[in-house]
Amino acid sequence: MIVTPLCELLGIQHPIVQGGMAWVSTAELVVAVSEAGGLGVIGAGNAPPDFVRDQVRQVKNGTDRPFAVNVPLFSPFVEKVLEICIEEQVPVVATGAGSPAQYIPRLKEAGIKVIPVVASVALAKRLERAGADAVVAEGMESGGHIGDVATLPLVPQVVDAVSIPVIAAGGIADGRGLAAALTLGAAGVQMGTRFICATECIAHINYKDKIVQAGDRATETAGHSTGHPVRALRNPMVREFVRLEKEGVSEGMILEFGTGKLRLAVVEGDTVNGSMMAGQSAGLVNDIAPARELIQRIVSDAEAILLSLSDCVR
Ligand code: TUI
Repeated sequence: MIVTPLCELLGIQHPIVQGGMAWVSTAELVVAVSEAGGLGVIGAGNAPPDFVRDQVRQVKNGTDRPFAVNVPLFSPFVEKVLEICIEEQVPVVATGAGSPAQYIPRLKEAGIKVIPVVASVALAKRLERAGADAVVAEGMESGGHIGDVATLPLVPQVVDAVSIPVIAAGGIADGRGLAAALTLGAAGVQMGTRFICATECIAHINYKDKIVQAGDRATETAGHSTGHPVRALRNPMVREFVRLEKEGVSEGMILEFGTGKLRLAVVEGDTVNGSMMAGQSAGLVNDIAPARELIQRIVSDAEAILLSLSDCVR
């Protein structure tokens, strides 16, 4: 067992959080991860409030264990989705792509734990002051919308800056990553890409297969001109996106070009025109396996590494 303050804070067995990915992190995956002792996280994305409520109810029917809803702050439905989290007494709310400071008091009043995803020390400090219970420090190796600092330097700087538990994310997909994160002072890890290739994840098999086949240089970032860079597996869609940006096409057209592309990859399995968001850890993902098996493998590998490292110390 690896037990950290994050396990106590959230009432989970293993310090492993599943990334709340839009379209990907649905009730099926969330129930499997929470039942396996990690924290399953529903990805609200831009989904309408009724869809999110239905997902929450499905998770509650599938498990008595803690789970979370991740709300990206650019969702047009942020307020309504947070209201639903309160009504449904969701145990934990995670946020991404912005500062949730204004929403924290209301969520805390309702007894909900709040875990923002941050990509900088400054925001981590601000959100600790605003009442966050923990933060996910997410490096630019991650998939989807990213910041500009890598995980290895970001995590220890956030650990030094705040007293609440820090969850490391970005580039982590196995026991070595978990052991490394703990060594950096993190209280746990969040993994997205690894869990896309969980058996229970409803993402299209074409998308999963592309992650399994991916090597070290398989991902690329696009969207820097919009201020919202996104990391995804390299494919004709991403190449076209980068080409349009280089041509200096307007931000509006770039955003329009991106709209609906994630759904195309995840739901339709379109690996040519879809945006297969994935982190650099795709190169470490070599199979599709049940969430329970993934979690057990990662924890037991990390345990063995952490125990054996003391052999190096003289
Ligand atoms: O949010 C994410 N990753 C995401 S959200 C997403 S949905 C999407 N769909 C289509 C196109 C683009 C996105 C896909 N991936 N990760 C958490 C995260 N948050 N990464 C970086 C940040 C972040 C960045 C700036 C958090 C806060 C922030 O603060 C700015 C400020 O207000 O200080």
